[in-house]
Amino acid sequence: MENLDALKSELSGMIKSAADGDALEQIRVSALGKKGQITALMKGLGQMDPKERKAAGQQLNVLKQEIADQIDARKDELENAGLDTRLAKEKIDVTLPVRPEQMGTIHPISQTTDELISIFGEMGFVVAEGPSIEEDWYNFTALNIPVDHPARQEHDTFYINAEKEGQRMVLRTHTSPVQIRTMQSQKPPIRIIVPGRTYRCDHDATHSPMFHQIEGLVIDEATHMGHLKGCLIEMCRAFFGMDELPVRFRPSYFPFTEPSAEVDIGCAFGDGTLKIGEGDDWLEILGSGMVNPNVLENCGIDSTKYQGFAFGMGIERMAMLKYGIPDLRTFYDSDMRWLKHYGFQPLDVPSLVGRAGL
Ligand code: 2U9
Repeated sequence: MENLDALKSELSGMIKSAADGDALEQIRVSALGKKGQITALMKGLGQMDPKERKAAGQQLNVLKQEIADQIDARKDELENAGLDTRLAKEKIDVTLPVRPEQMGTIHPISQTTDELISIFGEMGFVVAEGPSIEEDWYNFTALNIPVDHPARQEHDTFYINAEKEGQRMVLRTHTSPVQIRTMQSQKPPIRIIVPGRTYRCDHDATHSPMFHQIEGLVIDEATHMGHLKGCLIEMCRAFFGMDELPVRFRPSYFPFTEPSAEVDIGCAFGDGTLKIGEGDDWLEILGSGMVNPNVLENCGIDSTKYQGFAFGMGIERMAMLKYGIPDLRTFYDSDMRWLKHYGFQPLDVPSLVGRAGL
C-alpha cells in the first residue's frame, strides 16, 4: 500500500484541473466506480495477510472518503462558477427605459390617491390604514351612529356572515373606523389621512359596490373650524392647480361631526361641459365637520380638553372631476385602451413642485 500517496496526489491533481462536470464524473468513475482504481485496491484486500489487511483497509477508506469529498467540493466550485458566468451573461440593466409599447400605466385611482397624500403630506398629515372587514362598533356605533339610526340604512351595508366577540362584522362603509382605531391607540395631537377601499351595496351608473375614499382627522387642544376651512381650501386649490379656485362651505349634517359642512368648488356647467374654477355654479366635492364630542368620548379622548375636525371625499369623484373621466364604471373594467388613455406614466410622481398654478 505504499503507492497510495502517489495515487492520492495524482487523483487530487486531476480533480483540481477538471474543467467541467463531465470531466469530474469521468474521474469519479475511474477512481471510485465499479472498475475504479480505489475499488480495485479494496477488492484486493481479501488476498492480503490478515495482519496487514486491517491497516490497509483503514488507509483505503480514508483515501476513498478524501477523494469523494474533493470531488464534491470541486463540483460545487464548478457549479458556482457556472452560475457566476450565467449571471454575468444574463445581467439586465434595470435602469434602461422600458420599450414604449410595453410600458404599463398608473391607474387614475392610484395617481389621484398619491396626489392627495402628497398635498396632505405637505401639511403634516401621515397616512393611516386599517382592515376592510370591520366590527359593527367601529364602523357605526363609535361614530355616533346608534343601532336604529337611519344612517345605517343609508350606508347600504354589506353584512358578513360572521361575528367577533358577539359583534356583527361588516365590509366598512367608509374609512372612518381607521380614525376610531387611531384615536384609541394614539394620544393627541393626531393628524392623519386615511385612503382606502370602502363598500356599499349600491350599483348603478354613479355608484360602485366598491369605491375609494380618503378621509382626514385632526385632533388637538385648540383645533377649530378655521383650521378646517384653511386646510380644505388649500387642498382644493392645490389639487385642481388653481390659486383662486372659489371654495364654499355649506351647512350639513353627519352624526359623527357637529357642526358639519359640505364643501363646494366654483364651476360653470355649460353646453354639456364642466369648467372648474369658472362661472357661477357650485359643485359639491367633500364633506367635513368638527368631530362630535360623543365620538371623542367613545374613543377615550377627553372632549373637554381636545377637539378636532374631520373630512371625507370619494377618490373616484375627485379623479373624474380633475381628469374629465365621464363614467364611474370604467374605473374597474381593466380595459387596456382606457388605461392607456387615462393612465399615468410610472415616473410622473405626484408632487407639489412644478404643478401648474403653484
Ligand atoms: C371620525 C370622525 C369624523 C368623516 C367625514 C364626511 C364628512 C363625508 C363622504 C364624502 C363622499 C363620504 O365618499 S363619500 O360618500 N364623507 O361627507 N366624512 S365628515 O368624519 C369623521 C370620520 C371619522 C372619527
